[in-house]
Amino acid sequence: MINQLNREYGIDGVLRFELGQGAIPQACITTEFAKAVVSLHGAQVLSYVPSGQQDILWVSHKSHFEEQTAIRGGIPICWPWFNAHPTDADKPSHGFARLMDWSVVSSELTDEGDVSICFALESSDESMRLWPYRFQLTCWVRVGRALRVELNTSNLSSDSMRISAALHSYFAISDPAKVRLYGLENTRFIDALSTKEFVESAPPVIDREIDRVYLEHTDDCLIADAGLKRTICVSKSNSHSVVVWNPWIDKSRRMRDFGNDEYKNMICVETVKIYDDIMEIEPGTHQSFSTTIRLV
Ligand code: TA6
Repeated sequence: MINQLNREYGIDGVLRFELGQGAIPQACITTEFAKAVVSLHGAQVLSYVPSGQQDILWVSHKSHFEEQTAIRGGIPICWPWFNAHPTDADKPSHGFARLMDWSVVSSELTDEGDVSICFALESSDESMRLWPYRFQLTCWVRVGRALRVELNTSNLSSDSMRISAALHSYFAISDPAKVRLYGLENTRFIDALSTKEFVESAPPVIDREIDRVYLEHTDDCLIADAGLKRTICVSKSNSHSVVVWNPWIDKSRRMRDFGNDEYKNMICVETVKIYDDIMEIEPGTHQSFSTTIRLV
């Protein structure tokens, strides 16, 4: 499989495929501006390292790398539902797209020196058992001075689809006490821990479990990290909501694929389509949203 992937989609000196952890195929990208790794399991970006920098993304040292199991970190694709299934608790949290093996459909070295890869997941007997719609999902990953991930849903069914989704990005940080999130001020948010609604009055401080859905938000979000002396900018298109999550101490201890102290080195700032921002896709049409990540 690896040899075939390299024959069909490899690009000398910039894109090659190899077996990663758990013998899962992954794309390894090297451009003059950045390096990146994308697993074919879930079409999940695992690493994005701009030249001269440490990895922008975070992956748990305790993550599983197994079939039908989510990789803990990078940019999981949560689709076709966010969080628990609305009516069936037996169905996987955050949907099934991140649990399945995707295919590669194209790769390109652009004129600007970026590498662009397109991954695809199509409905199957397995997916139909979980969600009775025919679809094609494509994920475009573009690596260069920025990392851009775009998820496109095509409705191949005869019925309209209602989809909640997320590009559930995990960012590497030095220390929660040295990080501030800017760009969320004066934004309405739902605190998932209390289900109460608030308006953000100041840049949120990460000093406890935080799980917030910021609504009607289209601005950039900045992760200013004084410890790493860098600011990560998270932009989005066709998404009007952001989720900010850090599990903190107790929840970290309850997750088997999350180190007890790893809450100190990550923050999720997720580009999402949930609540009043979900996707309604008519038969024969498609809809996409994207996140763009870069240092500023
Ligand atoms: O990102 C917010 C969230 O919904 C949290 O409530 C937490 O559950 C997190 O996603 C991780 O979910 P997971 O299913 O990947 O453990």
